[in-house]
Amino acid sequence: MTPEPITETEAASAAASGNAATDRFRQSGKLAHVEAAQERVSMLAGRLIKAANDIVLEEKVSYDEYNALKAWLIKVGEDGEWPLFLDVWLEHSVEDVATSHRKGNKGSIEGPYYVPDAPEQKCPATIEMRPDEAGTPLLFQGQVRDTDGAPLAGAKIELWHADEEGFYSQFAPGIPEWNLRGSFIADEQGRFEIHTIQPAPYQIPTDGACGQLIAAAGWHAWRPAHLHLKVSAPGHELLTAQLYFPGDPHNEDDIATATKPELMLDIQPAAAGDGVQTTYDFVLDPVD
Ligand code: MBD
Ligand code: FE
Repeated sequence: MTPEPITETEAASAAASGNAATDRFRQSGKLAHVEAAQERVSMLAGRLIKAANDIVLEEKVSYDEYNALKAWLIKVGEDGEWPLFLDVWLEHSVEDVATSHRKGNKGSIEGPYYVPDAPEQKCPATIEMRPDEAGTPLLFQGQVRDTDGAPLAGAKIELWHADEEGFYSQFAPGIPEWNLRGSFIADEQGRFEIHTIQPAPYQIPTDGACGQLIAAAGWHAWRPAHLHLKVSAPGHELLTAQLYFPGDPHNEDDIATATKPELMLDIQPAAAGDGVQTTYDFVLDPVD
């Protein structure tokens, strides 16, 4: 079943984007090959439950606090915000574990707003955008190589990012389906050249359960502006990454803890035309 499209008449809301992300996850196939060995389930669930009990005992958690937690967890589900909650506060550690062996790029979290099978184009290319798309034009170029430095001909770069208002197509209303999403095929030298616009800093929805927690705790809801990528080539490990823009006020305190120094772009004035350009090379590890 494909997810219900978010209609134009709906306002952008935490529940609309949360439920779209939940539907996306359900149909992503990510659970198809999960094997839950009993000892592993028992150990992991047991440790999580023990950690929560230790906090209750050490911090002398009251019934009021316990009931607030219960109400909040119920609301996370109602708002469809389990993908958002987990991707913001836990995925970065899972990503660290999954990629620590790599000699090439280690990457960053996928987040809740990836959509597979975006329309494919050969490079040089321009990502799908509205005729009046707001934002600074950005030329994003580079080369995909293997860990020996050999170019990976025909590597695929999937790119998705928020618009100038911080909204993602298919997760906010009134945006064309594949807006600021695309799959780009590199040339024989593994080189790619993609024209897009610079995304805005992103504030996670403030009107849902995650926003309620952030407000109650006095935290902020910001992620620095970022490009999302998946870079792939046959025989190589899929790289999921994000790239960031120097000078963003939230590069050092990303709510999703997903920035890394090596993921910072070097932004230069465009050599041709308006806007800016940046070159970033990817190195993919072989599948062993
Ligand atoms: C995003 O755009 C994002 O990348 C993450 C990780 C969480 C929420 C929104
Ligand atoms: Fe994002």
